[in-house]
Amino acid sequence: MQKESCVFCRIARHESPATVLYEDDLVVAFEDIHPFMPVHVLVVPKQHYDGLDDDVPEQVLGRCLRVAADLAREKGLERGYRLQVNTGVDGGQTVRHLHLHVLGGGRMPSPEL
Ligand code: D5M
Repeated sequence: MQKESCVFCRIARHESPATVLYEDDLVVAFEDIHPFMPVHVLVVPKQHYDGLDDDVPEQVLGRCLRVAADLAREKGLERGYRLQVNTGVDGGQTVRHLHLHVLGGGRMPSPEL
């Protein structure tokens, strides 16, 4: 199911503009509108899930990871990269549609403890 008002659902339906890098039956990947690393891509299931706490099929989760890793390679991130899934308020999630951040192109700061 998709949500009419959800910005990532709208991108998945090609109703909102985005720089789409990859798309298949399950996921869409596009450039983050507010990048905080030289490479900052979002990988998003086409179906709407609020976040990781939803009942997300393993096939969808696996596809997201596969696509994220493939895009990191395509972007030339052979020195490494970070995948990040912000979850819920304390996790800093601002868009309530599950998404993976693919971050790279420079040395990532250590995660704060
Ligand atoms: O991150 C949500 C991310 O989504 C944040 O880095 C900005 C990005 N964003 C928000 N709207 C758009 C559109 N329309 N296109 C591309 N990127 C977008 P979070 O993990 O929820 O904090």
